[in-house]
Amino acid sequence: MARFLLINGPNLNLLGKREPEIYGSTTLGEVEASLIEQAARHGHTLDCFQSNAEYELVERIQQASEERLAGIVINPAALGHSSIALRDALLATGVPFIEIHISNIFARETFRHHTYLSDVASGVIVGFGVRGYELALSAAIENASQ
Ligand code: CA2
Repeated sequence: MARFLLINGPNLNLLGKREPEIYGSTTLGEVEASLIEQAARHGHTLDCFQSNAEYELVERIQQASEERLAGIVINPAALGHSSIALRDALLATGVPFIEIHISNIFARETFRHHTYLSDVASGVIVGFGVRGYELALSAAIENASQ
């Protein structure tokens, strides 16, 4: 049994409630429940955390160092494009992570084309809608068993 962590950044609590044309109509609660089930089917556990505050995300990631996690799946939302603090926190934990974006950030404004996490992530999944979370967890589980 391994333990995984799902982290979602600012405004993703609005998932399924606003801008469905970009982010779809599935709520964050539904995504989390489905991923918890997915982890359980493989005999693993998944903790979920969302915050609109950068410092809370950094603190949750720091806590991960003491939790013997097998992997982190993170949608940093807009902080991916701006936060060196999130990058530093993820690197400091030493836990492998997969970055996911619901929308295709490369088909959007140029300021979304770069993220501070991509080059240090185990992998990046973009543009598959909320299904990207499932793909990311699946990859994290597979990576952990290698
Ligand atoms: O596509 C993604 O997953 C993003 O990480 C979403 C971020 C955006 O800043 C990134 O460039 C790409 C925005 C999250 C906002 O989430 C909302 C969800 C539903 C309704 C309104 C906002």
